[in-house]
Amino acid sequence: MTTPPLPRAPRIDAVFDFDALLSEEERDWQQKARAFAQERILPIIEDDFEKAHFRRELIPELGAAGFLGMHLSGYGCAGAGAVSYGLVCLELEAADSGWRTFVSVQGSLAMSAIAKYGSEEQKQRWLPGMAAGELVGCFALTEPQGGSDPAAMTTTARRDGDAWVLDGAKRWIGLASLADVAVVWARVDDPSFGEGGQAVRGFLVPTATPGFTATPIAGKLSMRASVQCDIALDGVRLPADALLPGARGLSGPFGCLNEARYGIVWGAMGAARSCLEAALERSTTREVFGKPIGANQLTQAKLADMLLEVEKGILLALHLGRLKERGALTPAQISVGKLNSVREALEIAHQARTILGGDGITGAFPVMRHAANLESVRTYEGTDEIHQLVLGRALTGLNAF
Ligand code: TGC
Repeated sequence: MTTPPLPRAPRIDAVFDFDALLSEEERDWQQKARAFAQERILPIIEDDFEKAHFRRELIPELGAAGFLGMHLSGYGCAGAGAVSYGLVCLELEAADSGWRTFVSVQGSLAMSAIAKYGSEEQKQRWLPGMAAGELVGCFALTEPQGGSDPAAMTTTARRDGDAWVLDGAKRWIGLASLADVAVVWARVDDPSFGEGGQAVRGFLVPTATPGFTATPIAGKLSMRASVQCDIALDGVRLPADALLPGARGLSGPFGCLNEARYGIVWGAMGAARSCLEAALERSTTREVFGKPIGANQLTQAKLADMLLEVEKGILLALHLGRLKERGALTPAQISVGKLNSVREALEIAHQARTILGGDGITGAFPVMRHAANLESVRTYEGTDEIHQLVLGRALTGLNAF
């Protein structure tokens, strides 16, 4: 059976036969995600962005579509390949970075942490409901004093009899005020690291636990259709089995960040493609100086440069996806992709805005919304500078952190 054509295939797909590089199953995932984005997100997103409204009712629909934890196997997850997951991220972020972020936080961060490091009981308790979109998870790593250096975290977990007691604060935690469970990373005394030694460990914190408070951060000019929170942990008392047994040290949370950063490599190219589509459409339908603006050489040069970076970015994402499927993808390679995709997507959004003229600053076009969202995407999951330094270290062998 051949896959039917994708709905409303943009002209830029026709310039470069990317579909030929995908399997039928991958095209099916892409088609499903594009249809979801076009039918369920695009009609409401400008309004939600303006009103800073997160449309919670879409979560079970994302679950029913199979997008939540789709790269995981078992426990109700789809067991899809890395390229399929990337294509879903691209199509969702072509609508809005907030919805790709939701899928990333739920699937790549919270569910991945449980799948990678959880006990069998923890997986059984949380993963099926999270895959179905009946339960929401969040991933609490970043702290108020700065997100780039998790090694400096001050949140602690201490033993008190059979219980764990967590104290501290987290910031910029997606979904925390909606979440049923928070994956909280905290510093724990660990004698295996010598006298006075400590290790970062992960805990599954049901958000109804006394002492856990999540407060949405107000005044955001980016990612307005999604929710990011401050979390306070004030003597949060947990049973012994709240500890994720399989993670000891920062390689635990970083292993999850690798998954989410990989999704961004694809997702940011979706936002870029959307900006290019808007600019392309406008360049053939708006006349200035008696001809379509796309008939001007300067406009065509901009469009051509945008196309180059979209196509190069998607091909890079595909290459990284194929490496990931072989189990060969390294953190440095992910840094190449995250740095390039977000940086180029932002530049494309800015160029598209110039083609749209004054109307480009309004919500009649998605471009300013994408540009504003991409400022968040540029900062979370490792800033440009962090990824430059990861690559600088890979090139020189010298640690500049
Ligand atoms: P260092 O302290 O030396 O290493 C710690 C341990 O971690 C290992 N490691 C990794 N493991 C797997 N994947 C990676 N990408 C890893 N990077 C480091 C490392 O091998 C070591 O293991 P071990 O066993 O020897 O202890 O740290 P480093 O020098 O390797 O890394 C420094 C640096 C700056 C690269 C790292 O700290 C970093 O990546 N910083 C950026 C952190 C970041 O991305 N923060 C933003 C998180 S975004 C977020 O939390 C919000 S989620 C979205 C939402 O909720 O909406």
